[in-house]
Amino acid sequence: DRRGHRMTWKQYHRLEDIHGFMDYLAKTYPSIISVKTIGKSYENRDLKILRISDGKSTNKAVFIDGGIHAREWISPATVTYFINQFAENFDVESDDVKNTDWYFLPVVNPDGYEHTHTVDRLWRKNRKPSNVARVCSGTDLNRNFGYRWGGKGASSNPCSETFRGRAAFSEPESKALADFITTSATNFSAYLTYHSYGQYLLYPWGYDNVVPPDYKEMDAVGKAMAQAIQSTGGSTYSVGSSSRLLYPASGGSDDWAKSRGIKYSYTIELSDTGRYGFILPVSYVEPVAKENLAGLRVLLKQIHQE
Ligand code: ING
Ligand code: ZN
Repeated sequence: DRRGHRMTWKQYHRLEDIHGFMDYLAKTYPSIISVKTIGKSYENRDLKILRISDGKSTNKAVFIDGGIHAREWISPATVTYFINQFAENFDVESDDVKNTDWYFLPVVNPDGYEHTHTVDRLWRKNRKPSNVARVCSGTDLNRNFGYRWGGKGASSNPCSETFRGRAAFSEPESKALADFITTSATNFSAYLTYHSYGQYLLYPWGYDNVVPPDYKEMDAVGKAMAQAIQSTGGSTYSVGSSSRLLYPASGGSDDWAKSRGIKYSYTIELSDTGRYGFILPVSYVEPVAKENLAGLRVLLKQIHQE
């Protein structure tokens, strides 16, 4: 349309609309926004990252992804809401926002995401066949990352919803994400990965019921984020390590990011707490995204104080 893209936060969008929105922003704001394809999915879809930065060498860097799990549609919707807010209002945004190099990968699992729009609304994994016989398809990308891969809460059975894959980073989507973070010269201060549902702010470790030496800082910042979310939109988020609050699960992206030295690494389980679950009505998108933007700003403030 006349805005040059079809993205809204009043419906859930297909991958084409999300990518079209990202390309539009890069074209419209070339001095601060660029889009890069960091790899291809199994079915050859682009893995597209959008960067927002005014290029100052003193900026801190933050990486945010969504859509690791196909059916968690509120996740790409929320991440694209953040992108829109910062891109369309960059000049009048806070110093914290302007002093950040932002990297957004809104749909880590594009094949799965499209599959949930066309075939099976409740698909979770990617779409790579697991073996020659192709009895069962898909790896759980959030069990495929290479820190403590193959431990608790990650199945070796290709037919399981939490199949870990045949090896760490056996999947093009998790490998591309990790390679991007590893090979970019950027030192990320935070890694945020948005999932649904349950309303949790989770920090490592996920692989077992133990916590990193600096977990108290992650816990304090998480609690401040939860407070901001609640006072903005009213939703209650629980804060804790994923293994303790949910269940042990190895091969998660947040564990891997933490193991790479990214201090503030969180998995955020967005709304709701189970009434609608994955099939969250679109009327929730704006309120959920808005309150989580308030949470993100709290984390950002912390990063810029350090
Ligand atoms: N939950 C996450 C999952 O992958 C999680 C929970 C978080 C596990 C962090 C491991 C690490 O199972 C959803 N809803 O995907
Ligand atoms: Zn998930």
